[in-house]
Amino acid sequence: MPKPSVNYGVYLVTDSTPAILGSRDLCAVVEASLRGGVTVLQYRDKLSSRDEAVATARKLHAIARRFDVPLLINDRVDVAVEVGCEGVHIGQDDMAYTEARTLLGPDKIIGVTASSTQEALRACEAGADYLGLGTVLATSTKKDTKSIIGPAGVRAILADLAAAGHGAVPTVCIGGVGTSNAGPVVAACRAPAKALDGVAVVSAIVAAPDPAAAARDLLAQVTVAMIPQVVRAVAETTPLTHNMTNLVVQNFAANVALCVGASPIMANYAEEAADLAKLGGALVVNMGTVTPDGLKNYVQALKAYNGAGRPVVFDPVGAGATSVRRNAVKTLLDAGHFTVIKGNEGEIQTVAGASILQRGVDSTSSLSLAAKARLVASLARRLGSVILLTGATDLLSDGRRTLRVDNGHPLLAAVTGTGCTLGTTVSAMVAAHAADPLLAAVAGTVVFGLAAEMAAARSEVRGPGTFVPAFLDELYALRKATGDGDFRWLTLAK
Ligand code: 3NM
Ligand code: MG
Repeated sequence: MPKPSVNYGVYLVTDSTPAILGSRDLCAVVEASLRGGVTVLQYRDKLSSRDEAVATARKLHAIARRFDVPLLINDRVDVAVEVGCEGVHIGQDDMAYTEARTLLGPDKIIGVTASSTQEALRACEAGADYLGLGTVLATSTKKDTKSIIGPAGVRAILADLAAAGHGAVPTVCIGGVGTSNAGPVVAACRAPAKALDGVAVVSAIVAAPDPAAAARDLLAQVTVAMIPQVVRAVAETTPLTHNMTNLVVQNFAANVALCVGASPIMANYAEEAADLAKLGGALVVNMGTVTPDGLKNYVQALKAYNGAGRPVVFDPVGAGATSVRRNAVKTLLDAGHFTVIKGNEGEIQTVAGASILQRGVDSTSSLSLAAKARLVASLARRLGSVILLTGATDLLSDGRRTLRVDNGHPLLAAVTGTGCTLGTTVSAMVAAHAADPLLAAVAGTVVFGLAAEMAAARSEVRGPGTFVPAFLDELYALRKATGDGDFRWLTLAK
């Protein structure tokens, strides 16, 4: 089995002591936190006997697997070996990395705690899969922490790692991080050449009255704090966004792509797709003006991008409107895999229907926010895609993590093609940050909505006509933004 790819965004480290866990059941707390969006789990238990630890680890492993989340064991490598979970986390005073690697084999994850550049570099050179950096802020959870290094200390280690060629090793910070500070801590730890991949927390979740809500809150904060990285990645890499799109939005979508820093090509002839897919970009399939010939081209291009392992964004425009479009959705879902599927409520409901069986759906029904959240999460799980359901509140899910975005402005709905250009924006972000399509889709959605809010607030904007150029200007300005303060209008909600 290859090493699982791990999302370190919200990393829960458990604690079974009465001071933190209280009288609650550890498994119930962990399960709730996984529902809330915890992305990686560490079982940390300094007190239980070996047999007890193995039994608890087995239970946690069964729960974590249901959520497709890896389980790592703190320190007790023998427990990890016996349970067969995904790996371990070792501190500087625990078993040496090389010994742990020998016991676990090449396919398990080994994370190492580091509180200095020297420790971090040594761990990376040994081959650590990720680093836990800290103690970042004072905490009463761990009594024997050696040094509080602060966000500045984390930032310095990240800069040194990047300079030493270890920029690709994932990192989290640990110690004193919670719902009151996770976003600002991630932002404050960011060095120009390397950012954190997430936060590790104990008490923020284990001692929380509502562990699921705490996990959701942390997930939203960490996601928001990472948006500038995605935006900058687009600006720095100028990814290709290959649009197979409708007649109405060709020019607008190309301009939006340029404003966010991508390189657009509007190419509907699929014979070109095999060459274009090799250029490291992403494809947008927008069936706004679908034709029989167009559909064949979409299928061929989808297969080319799937074959090249490059992302594809599907915009099933008007999916429920005609039987031709419903059939086109079915044909496309059968033909390949979409990284992101973006649509309004009726379109996403049609995709959901087509992905089970062909049946009529009422595209005018209006779902509650909770029902929309369930729809996007279940469809995301079924298709293995990120689902982006647009509306006054946008909902996004990769099946495990579900987030809402409340940015945007009513003037977006007064101009044709804005929904389509959101698909193009998301494609640019996914091309530049393919490792986490949900984060990329959130980044695209937030930046798009934010630019609309800022444009609408301009004194010269009096309606749809003056809105469009102002919107392009604001998208362009956001891409040039360098400070985290430039993203202070974010309203990504829990
Ligand atoms: N390791 P909380 S600090 C388990 O610095 C652990 O290596 C640390 O707990 C380190 O999130 C810590 O409740 C405890 O502050 C973190
Ligand atoms: Mg330890």
